[in-house]
Amino acid sequence: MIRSSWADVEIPESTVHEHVLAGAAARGDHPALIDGRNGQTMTYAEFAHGVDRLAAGLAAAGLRPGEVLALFSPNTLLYPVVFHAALKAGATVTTVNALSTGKDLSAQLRDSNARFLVTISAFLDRVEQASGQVEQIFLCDSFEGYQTVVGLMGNDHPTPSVAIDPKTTVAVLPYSSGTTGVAKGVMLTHRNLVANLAQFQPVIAYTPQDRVIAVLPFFHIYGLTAVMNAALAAGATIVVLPRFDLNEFLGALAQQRVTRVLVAPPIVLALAKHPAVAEHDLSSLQWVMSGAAPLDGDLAAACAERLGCAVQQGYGMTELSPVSHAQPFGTASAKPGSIGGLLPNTEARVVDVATGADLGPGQPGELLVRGPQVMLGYLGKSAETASTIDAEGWLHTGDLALVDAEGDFFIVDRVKELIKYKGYQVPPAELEAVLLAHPGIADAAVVAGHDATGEEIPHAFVALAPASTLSAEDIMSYVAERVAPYKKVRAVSFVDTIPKSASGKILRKDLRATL
Ligand code: 4UV
Repeated sequence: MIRSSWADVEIPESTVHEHVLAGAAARGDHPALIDGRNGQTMTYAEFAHGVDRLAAGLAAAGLRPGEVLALFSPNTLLYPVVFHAALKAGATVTTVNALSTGKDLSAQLRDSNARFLVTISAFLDRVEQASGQVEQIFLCDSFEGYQTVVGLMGNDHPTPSVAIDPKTTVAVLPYSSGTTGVAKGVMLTHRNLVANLAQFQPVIAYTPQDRVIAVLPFFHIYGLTAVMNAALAAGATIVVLPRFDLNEFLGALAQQRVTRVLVAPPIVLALAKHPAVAEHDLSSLQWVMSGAAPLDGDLAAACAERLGCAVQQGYGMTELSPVSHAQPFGTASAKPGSIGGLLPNTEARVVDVATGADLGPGQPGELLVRGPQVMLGYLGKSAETASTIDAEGWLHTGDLALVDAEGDFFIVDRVKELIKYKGYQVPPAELEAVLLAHPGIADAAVVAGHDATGEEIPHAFVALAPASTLSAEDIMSYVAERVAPYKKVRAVSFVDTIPKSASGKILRKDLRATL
């Protein structure tokens, strides 16, 4: 067993909103959030006041403790206000990927049993396909016929004071496919999130002087914890962008004198290689952190050299609230490709995939993690929970890792079926179901392939039905019409049969080996 080299931190017995908002009102006019496109600012006092008023408004509108509010929005200044207000009213927030199709949204609303939905007017076309699943819809902006979040805030009801047990109350319910199958609700308690914030702060070392860019989406646990909640808890200022547009991103970094950048590898690639980077003054940057997918050591070094600041990695998983490993702020990129050591209060094992036996330093095996950030379980899926968290509390990550003699970890491969496209989760099971529904396809399997730039992509293996004349392009456009853009199949290989084990499981390793 490998223990963290950090001293344990104390985990406050508070809720997420109490923890994040503890110092907010007293920070007064210090900016909490700045819109990276137009400079609109929300101060900490406004943030704290907004959370109180909206919590009261949501409670008055009928949101009860224990109920679920779905938040379907890109990053906006109001996102953290809605998130914390719902928690303060005693509810659970299910964060929805902003790229979800109407069908994805509908499935998540149904599975999570959400009663309230908060969204933006630009998403109403997709919301309309799913609106039968919720009782009330509120908009962060406005559109005729819809109630608004700002309208809800205009009330003088008392702020709700709900007794919440941090250990048993689910604060956030993001969706993740985990090691197998389709997306499942990941139950993260108040305690899980507060623990991860307390564990992460010594490593990330945010200060109130920091300006953190929020280009990672808040709906994904990496953006939610490592950017939104960690920065707000530390009194830093978040520069908010609704999506990644290279020029807007570079402009915001320069204009807002951003100090900290947390991203996924494709943005590190742009920072290292794109000519536009040279047109912006990025001298305020102190640190770039990459996570959510593997970062090549040479690419990190090229980016660090160009920007003149450290480029390091963290590792996380939705089921870990999400951070378990990170290279600490203030150290140089000494070990190319490493995800760093364990966060405080975290233990790990590296085990043989076949036998489960513990392996020594330098030997690759499945990474198991134990700590207070390990999820409560998957909503309504006890068998999946039991196959992910064992009886001793070890979370089986499905990632292949090795650890060196100094306790630094390296992710070397993935043994679970999950595919990551630009850091987003693509569950193969979902694409296989879409492919199998086509009458011209007899059997199909989807695995992680790579495109010419080395980016991981969903690669489909297809056995055509007799007399079917489908081309690779036909198949790719058929899938593209039915799934969110980041889940598209981007390469197709034709095979006679899909290799399977005696029990009927797709032999994904064999398919990957042919690529
Ligand atoms: O569940 P998920 O989509 O979660 C994430 C979370 C990433 C985070 C979070 C907080 C951080 O501070 C941070 O640095 C990264 O992505 O997907 C989990 C899977 O993504 C892969 C791995 O397969 C996980 O099981 N993954 C995440 N980070 C890395 C990675 C990494 N640094 N290198 C390789 N694979």
